[in-house]
Amino acid sequence: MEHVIKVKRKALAANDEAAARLRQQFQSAGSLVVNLISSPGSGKTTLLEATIKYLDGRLTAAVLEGDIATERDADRIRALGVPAHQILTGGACHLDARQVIGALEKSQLLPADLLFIENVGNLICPTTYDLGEDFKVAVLSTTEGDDKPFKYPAIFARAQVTVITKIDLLAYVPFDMNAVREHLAGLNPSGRVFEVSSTTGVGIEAWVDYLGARLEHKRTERT
Ligand SMILES: Nc1nc2c(ncn2[C@@H]2O[C@H](COP(=O)(O)OP(=O)(O)O)[C@@H](O)[C@H]2O)c(=O)[nH]1
Ligand SMILES: [Mg+2]
Repeated sequence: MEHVIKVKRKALAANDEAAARLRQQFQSAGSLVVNLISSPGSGKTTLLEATIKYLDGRLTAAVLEGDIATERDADRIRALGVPAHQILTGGACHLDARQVIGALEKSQLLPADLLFIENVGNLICPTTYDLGEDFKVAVLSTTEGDDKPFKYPAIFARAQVTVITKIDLLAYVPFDMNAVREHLAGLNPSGRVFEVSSTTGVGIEAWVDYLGARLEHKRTERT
C-alpha cells in the first residue's frame, strides 16, 4: 500500500512539473485555458459547440479532446471550422500534462484566445491532474441526477466554475436546482455556477461573457 502511494505521489509530482511548463507557455501565448471535466454524456462537447457558435469568431478558439477511443469529438469541433486535436488515452481515465505538451507540439492549436481541454469523461481521475489550465470547469447535467455533487465532491470543490447543462429538460427530470446550488456553495464558496441549455442557447451568453472577462483579466495581469 505504502509503495502504491509513493508511486502515485511521484506521478503527480512529475505531472505538476510538466503542468508548470504548460502554464508558462499559455501565459506567454496569452491564451485562457479551460479544463472541462464531467461524466460521459453530460454535454461537454455540445457546450463547446454552442460556445463556438455563439463566439462567431469574435475570439479565436481551439480544442484539445481527450477520449479513450475515436476522433468523434474532435471531428464535431472541426466541423465548425475550429482547430481540434484528439488525444487518445487508450484506456487511461484522465489526461496528463505530458500528453498535453505532446499534443501541442504535434498540432497547431496555438495561438488562440481560448483553448478548451475536454477531459476524459468521468468525475474522478481528472480531478487531481493539473494541465496548466487557468481553471477547471465541472459540467453537470440535469439528466444525470442532482446527487452527483454530493457523491463526487472533490471535483465540484476544486473547479472554479460549474456549468449545469440541459436545463431545457428540467420539466422532465427530477432535479432539485436549489439543493444543488446550496451544496455547491458549501463545497466551493467562491465558485461560479452557470445554468445553460446548449441546445436552446439559454445561458450561453453569460458563460461566454465570463470567459471573455477572464481572458481580459489574464491579459491585463500580464502587462
Ligand atoms: N436537451 C439537451 N441535450 C443536450 C444538451 N447538451 C448536450 N445534450 C445531449 O446530450 C448528449 C451528450 O452530449 P455530449 O456533448 O456528446 O456529451 P459529452 O460526453 O459530455 O461530451 C447528446 O445527445 C447531446 O445532444 C442540452 O443542453 N440539452
Ligand atoms: Mg464529448
